[in-house]
Amino acid sequence: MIDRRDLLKGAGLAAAAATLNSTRALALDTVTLPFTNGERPLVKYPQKRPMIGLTSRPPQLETPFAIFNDGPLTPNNAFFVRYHLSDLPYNVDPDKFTLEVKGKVDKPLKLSLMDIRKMKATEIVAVNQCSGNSRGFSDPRVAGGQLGNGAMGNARWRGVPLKAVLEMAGVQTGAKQVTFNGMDGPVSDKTPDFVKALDIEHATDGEVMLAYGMNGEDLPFLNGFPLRLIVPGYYGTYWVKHLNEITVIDNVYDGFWMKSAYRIPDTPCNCVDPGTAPKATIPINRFTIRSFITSVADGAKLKAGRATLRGIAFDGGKGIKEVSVSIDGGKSWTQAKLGKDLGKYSFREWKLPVKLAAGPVELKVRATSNGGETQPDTPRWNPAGYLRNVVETVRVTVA
Ligand SMILES: Nc1nc2c(c(=O)[nH]1)N[C@H]1C(S)=C(S)[C@@H](COP(=O)(O)O)O[C@H]1N2
Ligand SMILES: [Mo]
Repeated sequence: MIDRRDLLKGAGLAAAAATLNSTRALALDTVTLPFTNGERPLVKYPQKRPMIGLTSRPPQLETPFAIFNDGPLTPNNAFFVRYHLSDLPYNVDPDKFTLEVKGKVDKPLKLSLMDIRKMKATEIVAVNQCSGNSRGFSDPRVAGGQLGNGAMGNARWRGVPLKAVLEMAGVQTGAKQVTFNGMDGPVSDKTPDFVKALDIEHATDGEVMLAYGMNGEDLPFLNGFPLRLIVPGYYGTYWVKHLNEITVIDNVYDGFWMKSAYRIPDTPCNCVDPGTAPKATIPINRFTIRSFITSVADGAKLKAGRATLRGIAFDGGKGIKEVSVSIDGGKSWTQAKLGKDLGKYSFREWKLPVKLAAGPVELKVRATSNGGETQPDTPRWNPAGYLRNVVETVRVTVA
């Protein structure tokens, strides 16, 4: 149950994060992502272990990929960080924080963190993945943060269903969408505030959640302390952090971050011929299905003989049915053994014992969902580098 110590602990974490305001993150070393201009500093921020730094204003941090081999849940201190705007609410006081619920509701609300923590809690394990995850691999290359595969993570989120809060407020008939705004803001007036919207049916599906807990702890400041939206199966752009304003509206929200940004081609594959522009677009939505080998890095040198390959797979919410692995560049495939099922929105671990013969070897992994979706052999392309889910290849030398 809630107690004051929890909140004080939260305040302490926020205070730690406040040092971000004045202190530059310490650059420790560099890492090189496997594409042109892939050199990145390893940086240390409060509540985070050394992370791959993409930008410092605002902080954008990628998870070093090897961490995904440690288990199905991504530790809070290794969880990626993505922001658009640099004015972050470093001084948020969890005792004074309020979440406002307004617009087309019968009873507008102002809830304290304590009010929310007193409500019946729910938990869900779900992957958060940035739309731009893996964008650095786009060919031809595209504008935007050149990310490797570390702008994703899986956590056990704790909080309350958004549905319960909207029911308390009483959604009026004619409501179409719900908008979400966080406490961060632009440094210049020219940048539009970061506001996202979900259709009312989605917002009240009982799964979309207001979370204050992550893997048994308060949210780290950089992951949205004290409250964030969880939209299972949907790209991270909807997972609004430092969430303090929810508005029910009777039209389709047309703010910049819905109408102009985070759009995908309105074609069956949500892709276009490489280098071309789509005729029509729709807002980005559910994850494409993906899988990775986590136990072996590209370029590794392995010993001939027996080894166990391990990795993860996930999709937009159907759940993983099957993972197959090839150790001969895709000529033959063997089904891997799936790990514990933590729910249809979670990373699903897999492993497969193999016998490796000497020589250069191409390892590949391909997942299939309970909905029958699988991964393509050639990358789909779109101008923002979204939805990448090509069958990944890890090239190793066996001796
Ligand atoms: N308030 C706020 N919330 C936000 C953003 C932001 O810029 N401001 N970025 C979104 C995007 S694009 C992503 S991918 C996720 C990243 O969540 P994380 O930083 O906790 O990993 O936060 C989302 N929520
Ligand atoms: Mo994102």
